[in-house]
Amino acid sequence: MNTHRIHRVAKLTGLSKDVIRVWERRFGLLKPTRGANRYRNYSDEDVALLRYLKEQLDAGGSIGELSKWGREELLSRARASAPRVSFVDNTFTRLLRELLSTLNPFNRVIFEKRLNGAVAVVPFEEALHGILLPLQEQVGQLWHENHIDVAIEHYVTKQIQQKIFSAMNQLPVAEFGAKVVVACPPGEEHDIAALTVAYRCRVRGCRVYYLGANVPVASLANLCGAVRPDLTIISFPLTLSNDKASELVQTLTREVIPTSPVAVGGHGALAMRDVFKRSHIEVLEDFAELDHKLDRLMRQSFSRA
Ligand code: B12
Repeated sequence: MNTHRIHRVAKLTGLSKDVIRVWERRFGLLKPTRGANRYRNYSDEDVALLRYLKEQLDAGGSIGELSKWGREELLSRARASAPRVSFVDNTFTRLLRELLSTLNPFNRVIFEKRLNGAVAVVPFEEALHGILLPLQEQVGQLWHENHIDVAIEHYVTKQIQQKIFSAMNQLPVAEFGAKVVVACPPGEEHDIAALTVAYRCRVRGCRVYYLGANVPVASLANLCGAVRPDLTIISFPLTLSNDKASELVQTLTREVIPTSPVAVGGHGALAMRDVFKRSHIEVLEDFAELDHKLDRLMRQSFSRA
């Protein structure tokens, strides 16, 4: 079996060295040995396990949940899924690596040529989940770890948003069907998931009011009063303290719920599930559950018409 130093593991998996170190320390899933020079040596199994974790995270999994399975279970799942690591996955991984390498030193022309070229030749849904969302996550991660300036992060984020908006603009403007408001709560700047939710609503034919990041509850309530949506969806990537979450739930209950049912989703919403459970706010586990909900709303809206 081969062994690899950490910089090579980073290259082989598309994960940063810092992330690999943190996962090793926090979850104990990797078993590197120490060479004579004291450097850590990772096995092929470690690389396979990290690749599997990366694949699962890109598909929407969370490292906290995945790590609970433990090393042996993860390795057997990695083996079982190996034949599914397709040509496309490898191409996406390579493309992501190429895109990230244009950020430091920054080369706008190559970045945009590569990204535009890739998004143009792949069905948009595949490009969204295979390229754009993983790119957002990795670029955000690089900023969080102080590897790139926030200006570069903002530039890439705007490029990603443009792609999603432009795909939405190619869909017909819905005149009938369920009305859905999509927003992030006050103080929430992570808006790519909300935009993805809005895209999924548009694809299903809903009339979408996409409000984006950091929306004050009073403004959300005003809009809902005027529009009377069939559903208001709020994306919570951040986890609030219990007190803040309870306060927000009370305000939503008082100001928004009288004019619109509310559903929430995102890692923060799942972490604050207990607070939401005590209210009339529905927690949507994932995009699959969101899609079911939207299909139901669309059916109801057409049977009413
Ligand atoms: C990109 C990013 C940023 C970008 C955001 C750019 C933008 N315009 O969106 C920038 C650099 C600006 C940023 C800033 C900050 N960030 Co940040 N960021 C990230 C990062 C790397 C990726 C998030 C992302 O966009 N992922 C891609 C999208 C598609 O996924 P997602 O948002 O996680 O949503 C998924 C699910 O939650 C779910 N989902 C979300 N909404 C909904 C809604 C419904 C209905 C459904 C069904 C599902 C769903 O679906 C998505 C796909 O699985 C994460 C770490 C990580 N690897 O996840 C940290 C992370 C989210 N950030 C974090 C923090 C703390 C911050 C800051 C507060 C840091 C600081 N000290 O200033 C700031 C300020 C943010 C603020 N006030 O909102 C923490 C949040 C911790 C927590 N649990 O509360 C994270 C987890 C990093 C960490 N490990 O600590 N960040």
